[in-house]
Amino acid sequence: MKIGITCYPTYGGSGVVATELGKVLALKGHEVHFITYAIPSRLSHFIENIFYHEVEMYKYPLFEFPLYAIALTSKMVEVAESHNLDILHAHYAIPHATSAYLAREILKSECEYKKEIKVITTLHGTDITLIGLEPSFQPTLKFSIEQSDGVTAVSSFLKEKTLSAYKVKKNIEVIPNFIEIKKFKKEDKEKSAGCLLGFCSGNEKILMHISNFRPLKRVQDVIRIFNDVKKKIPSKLILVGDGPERSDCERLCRELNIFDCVKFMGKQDSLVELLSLADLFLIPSESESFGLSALEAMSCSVPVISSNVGGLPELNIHGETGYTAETGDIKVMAEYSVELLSDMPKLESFGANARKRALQFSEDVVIPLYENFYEKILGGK
Ligand code: GMT
Repeated sequence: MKIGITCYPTYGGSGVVATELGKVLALKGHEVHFITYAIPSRLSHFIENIFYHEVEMYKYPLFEFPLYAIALTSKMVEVAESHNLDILHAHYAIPHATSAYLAREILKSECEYKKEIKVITTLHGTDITLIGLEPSFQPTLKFSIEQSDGVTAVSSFLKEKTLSAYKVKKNIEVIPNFIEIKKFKKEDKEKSAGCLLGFCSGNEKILMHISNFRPLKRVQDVIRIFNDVKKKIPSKLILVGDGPERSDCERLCRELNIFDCVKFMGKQDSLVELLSLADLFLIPSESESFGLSALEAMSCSVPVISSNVGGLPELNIHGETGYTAETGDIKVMAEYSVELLSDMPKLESFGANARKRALQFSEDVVIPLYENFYEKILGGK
């Protein structure tokens, strides 16, 4: 198949999922064309069958706001025509699904373009749960979803939310996030510890959180949970990533007098190395449609303490791979953390369960779901 993929290329789970999907599809022999405004960050090596097309923005003084959706549409039309694409796959609906719909209609109107290109939209999270609900986006988003030839959502929660909040009349297929289980596998701790020499001593437990530090990630809760845990268990906290809440989080650590026990790593590429150091992963988000970072941790055999919102309970099985609790319930999340960290056999068995659960989301399981879905939509079924 010849597939055009559009996503946000810089950071965020939807871009990671889209890029990793494209890479695996290319390795399986499909021709994949990324149509984005920058090279996706996970596309760092040459892979046969992958092509990149940059969406160029035309600047004109009259345009106070960049007209990205239009420029993207035109690039989609150009790439679809010159490479004879079968599918335009839009990851994160705003504005990608709208541009893909427009591109399909433009191609339909051009009589020399004989192929009927199909539009597939994958809903990832805040495109539905937050941004899409804004009155300035909602009608266009609903229309673009309904006009897609096929729609997937990354969890049952997100599917139900789309159907109920937007009254969308459309079948939505649930295809979850996936993980390269051979790569995301716990490394020998001594090897990976090198990067943090001097920060932790052998008897200390390591709690970890990875995110883009947006308010909905509730990183301040992570810090407060750690503050409670630290009073009972010798431990350190490692925070990976960067974003709008980071300065406030650093301020909170100083205020709680725990700044020396918390390492702010900023954005990092070596996630496996870091996750291999962790004893426990915290993700207390107030909204999370799947929780890719939790899956990455679980694949590295790290149990997860999460909130029970969105798709998180579909991934993190309470009492088996970790624990879930109400959003904002710092006390309970800290109690669960202490319970696990003070019971080595339990911690280890939860870690093994987490890895086992992650195997159910391996690329080998999930990528064929996308391929089958493409076939079904192309077949018009
Ligand atoms: O919705 C977002 O916040 C954006 C999106 C992204 O690009 O980071 O994240 C979502 O998509 C991921 C991949 O499908 C999911 O694993 C995340 O749970 C989801 N984020 C939220 O729902 C907050």
